[in-house]
Amino acid sequence: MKPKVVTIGLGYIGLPTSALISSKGTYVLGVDINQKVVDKINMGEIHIAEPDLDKIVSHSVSQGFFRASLKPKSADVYLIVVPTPFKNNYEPDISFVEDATKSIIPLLKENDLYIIESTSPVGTTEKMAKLIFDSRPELREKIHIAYCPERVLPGNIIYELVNNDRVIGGLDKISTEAAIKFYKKFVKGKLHPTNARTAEMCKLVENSSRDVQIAFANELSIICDQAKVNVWELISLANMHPRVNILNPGCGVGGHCIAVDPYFLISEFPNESQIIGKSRQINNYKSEWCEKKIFEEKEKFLLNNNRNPVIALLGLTFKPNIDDIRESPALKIARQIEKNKQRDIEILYVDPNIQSIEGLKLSKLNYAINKSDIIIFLVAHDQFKNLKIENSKIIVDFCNVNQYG
Ligand code: SAJ
Repeated sequence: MKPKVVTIGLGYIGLPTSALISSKGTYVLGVDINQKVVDKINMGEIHIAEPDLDKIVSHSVSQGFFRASLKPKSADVYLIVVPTPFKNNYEPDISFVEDATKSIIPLLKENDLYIIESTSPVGTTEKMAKLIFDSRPELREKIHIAYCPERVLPGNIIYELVNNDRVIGGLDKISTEAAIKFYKKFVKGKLHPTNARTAEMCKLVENSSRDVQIAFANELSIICDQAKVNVWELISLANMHPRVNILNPGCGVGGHCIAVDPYFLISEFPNESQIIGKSRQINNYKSEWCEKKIFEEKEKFLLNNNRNPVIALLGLTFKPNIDDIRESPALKIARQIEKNKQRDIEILYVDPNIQSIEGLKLSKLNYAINKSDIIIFLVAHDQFKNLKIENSKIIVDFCNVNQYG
């Protein structure tokens, strides 16, 4: 059977998207460069942790509506859902989008729809259109090209893929309309038409906006520490104002989106992205600041007790109640502390959501709580709430595990 849709990239977004479309009875061919991923999916299994996804994939594969392959085939719709990491100098790397596009150029025919979903710098869709038309000039104005970012939250992807509103920006009006018609088949949320550049920027701005707001909260937490004001109490009181909504400070900002996407704007508009650039710096600095605070607590303990403390660091993931450590500020802090610790000091690392982690020996929660003199909360996992901790222990809470809110 000839596929109707080809998705390039079977990761956190490409796989659920393929599964969802194929579950509606449309034949989808998913393409990935990783043979193991391809084999697993063709057995009806999945390689990522996401609730309900396994059932949908196994059903679609068994019904013959979803197959995976290393190579694309001719279809009517092509979805580019590959990663866009950044290079060492924080410049976005769109080579995966380019490679994916090149792989389907020979397959394109009149009336096909080509959509990029990967988070991309402004102008990427236009660049890819140029790439396509440079080698297939006869397709100019004969195919539809659009950009449509995803906005889903890992852990709730299937629900959000269906129910979130989406922004859809074509290179021309007919492309936008063609893309809207396509998404209507499986999205219940509203589909908002715009142009490709605005859609590209919208995704970057959504995550940058969150980064800026978190930076404000993180800056407040540092000011409050100096001012001897409890930042959590302060924020909960300020948020009682009907038009104020301050987010939560933490030990930094991690994950694969919010700590990354702002750089796509900063690198392209370095002089203009003042507040966005500063916010990235503040959020990165917050992790260093936490590390410094932990060191100060250790020194204080040594002075008062004439011995080094045992320190427990609680939480290593990039946010609470997940097992994802990508760009995790808590893990960055833990690794720095492990690297710089003196030989005669014992640090216990705890994360109940993680089995093992390279380069760090993990301890059980209860053991660490009993054994340590100083307990540092880096991530507010539910398992850390309402712990019974002896009064004699020193607690440093960077993430408001228990106090306010
Ligand atoms: N964080 C704080 N304080 C807060 C909220 C978050 O310090 O008040 C930290 C978290 O601990 C974490 C980081 O920010 O380290 C990011 O967490 P998050 O839950 O805000 O975001 P992600 O990365 O899990 O998912 C985001 C979502 N974007 C927004 O909420 C604007 C999701 O909708 C996007 O689809 C996703 O990024 C993405 O793919 O871009």
